[in-house]
Parts: sequence; C-alpha cells; structure tokens
Amino acid sequence: MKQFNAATDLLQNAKHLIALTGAGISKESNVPTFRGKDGLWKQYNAMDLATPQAFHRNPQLVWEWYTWRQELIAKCEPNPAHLTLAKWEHNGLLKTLITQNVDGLHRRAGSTQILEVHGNLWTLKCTKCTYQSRLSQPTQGIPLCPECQSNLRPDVVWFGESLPSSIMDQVFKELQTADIIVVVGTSALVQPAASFPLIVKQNGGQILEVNVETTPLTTSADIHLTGKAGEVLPQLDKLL
Ligand code: BJW
Ligand code: ZN
Repeated sequence: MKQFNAATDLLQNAKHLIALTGAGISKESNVPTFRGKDGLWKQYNAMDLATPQAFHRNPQLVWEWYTWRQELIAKCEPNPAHLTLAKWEHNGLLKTLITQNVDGLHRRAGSTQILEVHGNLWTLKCTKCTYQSRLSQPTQGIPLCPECQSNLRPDVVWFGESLPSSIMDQVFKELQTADIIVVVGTSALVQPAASFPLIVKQNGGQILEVNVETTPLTTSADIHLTGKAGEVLPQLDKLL
C-alpha cells in the first residue's frame, strides 16, 4: 500500500505524464506476450518470422503467422488497463502513450495520443513502393500491391529494422518533456524502446514501473508496482 500511495503522489504531481506499454498490458485481453513461459518466442523462432530476411525467404510462412495473430486479436477486447490509460488521457493526466504493441487495443480502448513505435498489425505496406493500406479484417494468403503487384507486408517493425523516423521524432520530444513515465508490461529487453524510460530519468524525470515481474529496468525505477496491469492501473486510478 505504501508503494501505491507513493505512486499516487507521483501521478498527482505530474506535469507531463507519458506512458510506455508492452505486450504485458494486453495479456489480460488474451493476446500472447513474446517472452516468458507462454510467450510466442517459446513456440516460434523470431528469426524465422520477425525479420526482413525471413519475409524475403518465405513470405507465405510469415503471412500465415500474421494472419493467425490477426484472427486471434480480432476476438480480443481492451482490458481495464487499456481503459484506464484512455481515461487518463481524456481527463488530461496522460499526455502521450508510446506503445510497442501492434494489436491496436489502445485505440479501441479510446486512446488517441498514441505513438506506435513497432507499427500496427492492421496496416499493410508494399515491399517495393510507397503503397500503404488499412485492413478491416484478417488477410488471406499473400496480399499483393495494387500499384506494382509486389508482395505487401505487415507494417510492423522487425528485428534489424529502424523504427519509423517520423514517430521517433515525436517520441524523443516526449522523452525530453516528460517528468514521469509509467512503464507497463514490457520486459525492457528490446532496444531502442527499452531505453526510453532511461532517457526520461537522465533528463531528471521519474519512472513508475508496473509489471508482474522485475525487469532490467526495475533497478532504475523510482517505484515498481508488482501486479497485473489490469488490476494495478484501475486500483491506482481509484486512489487519484
Ligand atoms: C505483465 C502481465 C500483466 C505479463 N500485467 N505485466 C544487442 C544490444 C542492443 C540491441 C540489439 C542487440 N542485438 C540486436 C539488437 C537490436 C534489436 C534488439 O533490441 N534485440 C534484443 C532482443 C537484443 N532491436 C531491433 O532490431 C530494433 N531495431 C533497431 O534496433 O534498429 C536499429 C538497427 C537497425 C539495423 C541494424 C541494427 C540496429 C527493432 C525491434 C523490433 C521488435 N519487433 C517485435 C515484433 C513486432 C512485430 C510483431 O509483433 O510481430 O516487437 S519483437 C517483440 O518484442 C515485439 C515487441 O513490441 C517487443 C518488446 O516486447 P515486450 O512488449 O516487452 O513483450 P515481452 O513479451 O518481452 O514482455 C512482456 C512483459 O509483460 C514481461 O515483462 C512480463 O513480466 C509482463 N507481463 N503479463 C503486467 N498481466
Ligand atoms: Zn507497390
């Protein structure tokens, strides 16, 4: 309870609160995380599915995996953690939500100030030209570009790829301005997102971490709340 009260104080005094979320925030919506005992990378090899080389080698296999995930996520709903962050944006507390998640659940929960640093599973882009489109339902087979007939790919960021520069420009502005960053449900293992909270800290800000486990970030966090995001965030909201 002491940690909860300290976290409430931190939030109540925040001048520019931002959040960084990872797969753990969607776990209670039944979206699988990547790491850990039930994580996707226990069952699937990241290098066979989430690199540009893998897509070049076997677009069919990569698309099968993404179609399966789109079908799974289409059945999921935002949980109380997503809803709490949306509420905090609408009541003016949360300025920007940086997410590594590609599932689109933050938007479905009502958040609008979202920076999706690893892209979105529901957007496609051409492997050759600048064509992009939004999906309203899961893909079937390998979709082709209507402009140049090349393979379309999911507009997500794979290992070895740079994060979208226009979004990163906004992320860095936020990291310079923020005095508090709430970090929810990320293993803090994947760069560069894992370093975002440390940039806030270097600029004199504070880190509030919410996770069921400790992470490499925990020793730098000013407050670590252990628990499920879908329980901890609504509990915090009640105390505000
Ligand atoms: C709960 C919970 C509950 C559970 N409540 N909590 C060596 C050093 C430094 C960097 C590198 C390096 N070697 C390679 C790199 C670079 C690489 C990297 O970081 N690799 C590391 C793994 C070592 N990074 C990149 O390649 C990035 N690009 C880049 O660096 O560009 C520059 C560059 C260009 C060219 C050459 C070299 C450099 C790109 C990274 C792209 C990541 N892509 C993925 C897939 C996206 C598409 C898709 O979804 O299909 O993004 S991988 C996957 O990991 C996904 C996630 O967004 C990302 C982060 O995972 P996240 O969100 O943290 O989830 P989990 O599963 O790891 O953790 C869940 C957490 O939730 C856990 O902590 C649980 O405890 C917790 N939890 N239930 C609260 N209910
Ligand atoms: Zn094209």
